[in-house]
Amino acid sequence: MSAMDYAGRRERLAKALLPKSAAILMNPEPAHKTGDQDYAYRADSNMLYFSGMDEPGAVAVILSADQQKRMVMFVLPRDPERERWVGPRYGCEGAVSRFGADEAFDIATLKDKLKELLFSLDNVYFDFSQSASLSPLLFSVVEMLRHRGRHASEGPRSFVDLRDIAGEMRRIKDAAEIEAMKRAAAVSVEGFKDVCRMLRPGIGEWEVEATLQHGFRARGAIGESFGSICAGGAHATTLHYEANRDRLADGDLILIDAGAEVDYYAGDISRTYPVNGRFTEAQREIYELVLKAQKEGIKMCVVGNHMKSPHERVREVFAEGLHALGIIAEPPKEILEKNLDFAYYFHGTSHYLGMDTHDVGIAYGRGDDAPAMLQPGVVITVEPGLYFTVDDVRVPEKYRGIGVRIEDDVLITENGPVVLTADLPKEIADIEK
Ligand SMILES: [Mn+2]
Repeated sequence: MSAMDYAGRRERLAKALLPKSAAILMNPEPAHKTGDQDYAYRADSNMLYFSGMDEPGAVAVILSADQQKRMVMFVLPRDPERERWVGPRYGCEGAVSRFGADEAFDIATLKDKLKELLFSLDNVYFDFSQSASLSPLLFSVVEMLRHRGRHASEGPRSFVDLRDIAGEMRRIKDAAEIEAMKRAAAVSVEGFKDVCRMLRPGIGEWEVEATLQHGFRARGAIGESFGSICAGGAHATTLHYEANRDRLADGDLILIDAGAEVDYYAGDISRTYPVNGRFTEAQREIYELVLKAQKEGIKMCVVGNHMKSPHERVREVFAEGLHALGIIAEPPKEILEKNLDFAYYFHGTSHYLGMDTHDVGIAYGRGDDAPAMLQPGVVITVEPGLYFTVDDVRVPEKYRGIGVRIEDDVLITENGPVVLTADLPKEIADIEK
């Protein structure tokens, strides 16, 4: 991302805010782990999107288009003594020179300076998911302004959730973001290819996880975009199995759902492989059905369709296949009408992908009935799956304990879907050894 990318996004945000407004962005404090150790730090996605500022605790105030200044930042001041221990800080100078703030101040002055900045404004935008940390500060500032002087009339009147504006911007990726997402997809693909080379009966799910972590990190990723799911055998029927502590058995499948985070953008891939390199007949039948549904779902990722179009197509393919395999007796039409497929396919097909793995932006209006339209620059996953638990007596025995999911990352363009993760094989002929 260049300084121009960030400045351009701030201008667009400034124009989207109501007049006489400020948007408050904040990086969280590091999360405490044990003793004097913190969890690996991840800055706030909106802060990263609008400024690139990655220092813990930093605050940015972005002002609406009618205001003189565009961005004021609050950061930790330089402190040579502290910096010898914890590394360099950007300081106020860095906030201006590196991140493009018009002005920057010591974070210790935040409350006083906010009074000056908000004094003549009407609206304050912030991400309501940060309300635990921001609400007490902002309400106390607004309260002080309203009680200052005799007329008690100063300061903002309303708080607005920033997520709608920021989410709508981030939903549509710009050119620099698409490049970052291609890098995240490419590194994710390479990590999976590493796994294909080491996969064999007897290894631990944790070894698969470690191979992914190494593959991602060694290729420059920040790390995993989420905790890798390495689910051998029937663990694949648990949607978010992350324990990864069993050994892989000969004859089992392994369902892997993982992705690399590169330059703060997420990859998100699922593949299901036979541990010994060959599918059994029953596994092959389920895999072929999921693969067919996934390919059909990807075809629906075109401008003019909406967030639910891939899901609707996937369900049609599943309804036909589940009936044909004798898993559901009712005919396909009845399966769909009565949602009988929900027994084996109980999650959605697509989510937005971006700085967050389940990225921001409204996918559905209020209720499920107003899915957002697919537009150029939107990136979604297409990830159908079928899951048959070991104890499900409704299902022919040969299918019990099988879980299959196949997921790729798809960029919507004027010229149709672009599968960012297309370099990772998923055809049976290409994944069998
Ligand atoms: Mn996903």
